[in-house]
Amino acid sequence: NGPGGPNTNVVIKTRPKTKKPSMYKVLMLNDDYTPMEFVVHVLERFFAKNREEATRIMLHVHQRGVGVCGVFTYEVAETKVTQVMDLARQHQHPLQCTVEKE
Ligand code: TYC
Repeated sequence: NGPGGPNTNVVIKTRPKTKKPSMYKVLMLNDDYTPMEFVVHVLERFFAKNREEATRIMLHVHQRGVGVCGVFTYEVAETKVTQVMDLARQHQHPLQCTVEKE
């Protein structure tokens, strides 16, 4: 019944089983041809921005070259990019959108 015998105290550490998912930024890129109004529409439709916030983001991208539309889990972020690129293609605008790990 000495050290290492039945009375040895053992502490088992457990981790919480849930982890936060990695988050991904959806980035909008500037170009010379996509109309400002189309970009504002995209931000309202797919990123649930009001007109004021959508205009602020669009102007930021226009002036700085790139801007964040939102932050999502991977699958949601990829879906947003696909939706934006599909609508832009339908309207023959060269608008580009990408995903970046946060
Ligand atoms: N630069 C475009 C223009 O002058 C507007 C624009 C803004 C385009 C943001 C793309 O992601 C963009 N018409």
